[in-house]
Formats: sequence, C-alpha cells, structure tokens
Amino acid sequence: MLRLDRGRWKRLSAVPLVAAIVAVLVVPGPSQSTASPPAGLECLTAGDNAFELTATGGYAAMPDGNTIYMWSYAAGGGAFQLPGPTLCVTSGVKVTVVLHNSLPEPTSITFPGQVQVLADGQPAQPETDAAGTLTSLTTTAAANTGSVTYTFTAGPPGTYLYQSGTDAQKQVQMGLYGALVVRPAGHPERENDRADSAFDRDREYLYLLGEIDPDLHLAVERKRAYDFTRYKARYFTINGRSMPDTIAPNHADWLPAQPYGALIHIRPYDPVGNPKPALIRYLNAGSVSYPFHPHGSDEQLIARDGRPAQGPGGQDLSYSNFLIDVAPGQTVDTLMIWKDAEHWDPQGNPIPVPLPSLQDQIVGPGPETWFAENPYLGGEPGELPPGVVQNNQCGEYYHVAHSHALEQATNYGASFGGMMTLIRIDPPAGCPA
Ligand SMILES: [Cu+2]
Repeated sequence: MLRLDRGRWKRLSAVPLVAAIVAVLVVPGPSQSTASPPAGLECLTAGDNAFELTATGGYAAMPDGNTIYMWSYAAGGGAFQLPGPTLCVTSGVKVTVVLHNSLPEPTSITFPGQVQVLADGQPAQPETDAAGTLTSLTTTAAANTGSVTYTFTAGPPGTYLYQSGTDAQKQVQMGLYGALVVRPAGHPERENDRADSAFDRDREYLYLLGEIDPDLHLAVERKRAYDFTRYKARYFTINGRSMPDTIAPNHADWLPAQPYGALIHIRPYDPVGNPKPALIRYLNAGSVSYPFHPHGSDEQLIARDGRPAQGPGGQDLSYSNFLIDVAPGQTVDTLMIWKDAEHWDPQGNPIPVPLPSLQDQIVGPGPETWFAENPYLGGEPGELPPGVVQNNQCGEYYHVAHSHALEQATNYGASFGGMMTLIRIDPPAGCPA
C-alpha cells in the first residue's frame, strides 16, 4: 500500500471542497474480519466488565513528520496508545476500571454521565491541596506507582468520554482521554433503547476528536513550566490521528501508537441488500467546538451525551443535519445512509459526468493524480484524458468529511489535513476483497 504524497495532498486545495468527490489511491479493501477490522470501531471488552488502564507517556506521529510527546491510557499490559482503548459495556452492568499510574504526577479518570462512581469502594471525591485549592475532580492514583479502582453501574446506552479529572486543563490536552460505549441490554444492534436506532454492526464508527498544542507537550516532556495564556492548538485529530493518517487502516504499522483509523467505508443504500444505516459516534475531548461537516450525505442526529433525541412521550426528535457540531465534553451519535440518488447503472443509466478541465487537475508522473467529479460509481479506466491517471480501485466514490472551522483542517497551519477524513462508498455490488 502506498502512502499519500503530502505535497500533492496540499495541492488538493485546488479542488473545490463543496463539490469534492475525490478519488484517492490509499484506502484499505473491505474485509469481514471482526477481531481487528481495518476500519471502524474497535471495542475493548471484558467478560466481567473489569478493565485495567495504565496512564503512561509515549509519542504520537503527525503527518508533517513531527512527533509529539503525549500521555494516554494504555490497555492493561499494553503499550502507550492514543487515544485510550474504547471500553464497551452493556447498560446496567457493574463496571470496574483499575487505573495504574506511571506518570510523574497524580492522575485519575472521570466518567462523565455515569453516577455513583466509587473509588476503592468509597464514593469518588474531589481532592484539594493544602491551601484548599481544587486539584482533582475525583480520587487520584499517586504519582509513579499509584493505583485506584473505580466501580460504577453502566448508565443509559450511548457514547461517553472518559478522561482525566486531575489538572484536567493540562492532562486531558496531554491525551488522557478515551471513549466508553454503553450498549442497550438485549439489543447490541441499537445505539439506544429505541428500535429506530438500529444500525449495521459492521458499519459502526467512532470519531474521538482532539487537539494538540505542541508547545505544551514539549514543556511537559522537558519538565518546564507552561503558560496557558499562550495556549494555541496546532494539530487537530480524529482518534489521535490527523489527515491523511485518518484514512489509513486500523493498526497501520507506521502508526504504532495510534491504532484507530477514521475512514468510513459503506455501500449505497438498498432496501433489500443494504437497508441499515452506519452509526457514527462523535466525542469532543478538546477545548473548542468542532463543527464537523460530512460532504455528500446528511446525517441523522439521534443522541447527545448518552441521551436519545426524543420528547417526554418518546416522540422521535432526531433530525437530519449537514453539520455535526460537537462542543467540548459532548458526544453526538448519528445514523448515516448514502443513497444513489441518480440510480446509476453501468448499462441502462451510466450518468455521464463531465471531466474537469486539465488545469483543474493535478497531473503528475506517477499514480498520485487527484481529480473531482468522475468517475461515477463503477467508472472504468480509459475514460480520462491523456496524462491523467485513474486512482479508483473498483469504481468507488469518496466524500470529504472534516471540521468546518478550517484552521482545524490543517497540520500546523498547512492545508489540508488535521480533523479531516473520507467517506468511501463502494459500488452496489461491493469491491473485491
Ligand atoms: Cu466541507
């Protein structure tokens, strides 16, 4: 598999985003593997719902070649990873999370949306220093070798953050965050207890959105003070990665500490063959809103913060939107279906699409060409002007999905990158594995 030429990627800015249906070279093929899917949500589960997490340090790779010292929660016995593992449990079960601390300062985990959390068997409590100043929102594990055991009963089904409650402005920014997915009892195929929240379990995605101010991370790495009045995020991440790494598969070997991709990979809606929507779970672990904008298909907002969009009598209050605005600390769940509105058919309705003019295309000597608008689903090589290389694997279609705060769609200011990924739609019959 080839990686994107980043210089070429930068020049994609020539393509109008509003109409961007881009064909790319680098995407994983489909797979039925459930143990470690190439794309989509990867759950950490435990038979007794008991998890071990270790707060530890390591390095995350940015697409511009920079490496960032981060803190994060590693799965029990595992190496540093960003973000922490996605913990999946069922509503109503007793959950145990043992936090081991290998960081040089106290740390903790808060579970927003979960109630009556115990720490070592006692109600979890805020902590203060000798002067009475709040130092932690919840019970901590001591620096270097401490541990604490949190227990709670998993609340209503939905999507929740877990993150540090200790010196949170610094520690959450350093990467101490992860996702908690609570599934409805008896209905793992639903997002919540409503029947209309059912989704295709092979098309479940999690977008844990974050940001990085590299100056803060360098200060922590070098054990220097940091002035938060100078805070300025330079990298914007989905699941700890920035575009174009967001479209790389889960567990890409060149991103050893960032195991989760963010490519959406679906097929067009079909009432018989592909009737169920994809589910996308958005979480914001950052300090500002991320107005996330999927091109080409609106999404149906069905839940916020682990609560379904419904009225007091259970009325369906979900709604279709082209902007999924996720505020700091919030989670938003959406269902998404992509419809072949023009009913493409290779023989009966091939839908000719005008090619962009040559000067609107990036023409290179190799297979790195980018172009917009063509081919339509199922297009074939040989339709393009001389010098333009077709990059589709099998006639698939791509839409951009990105933060519409465009400074967040950059890598240290360089467009495009950052909080951006792609939605890949395969032809109706699918693509060869
Ligand atoms: Cu856009």
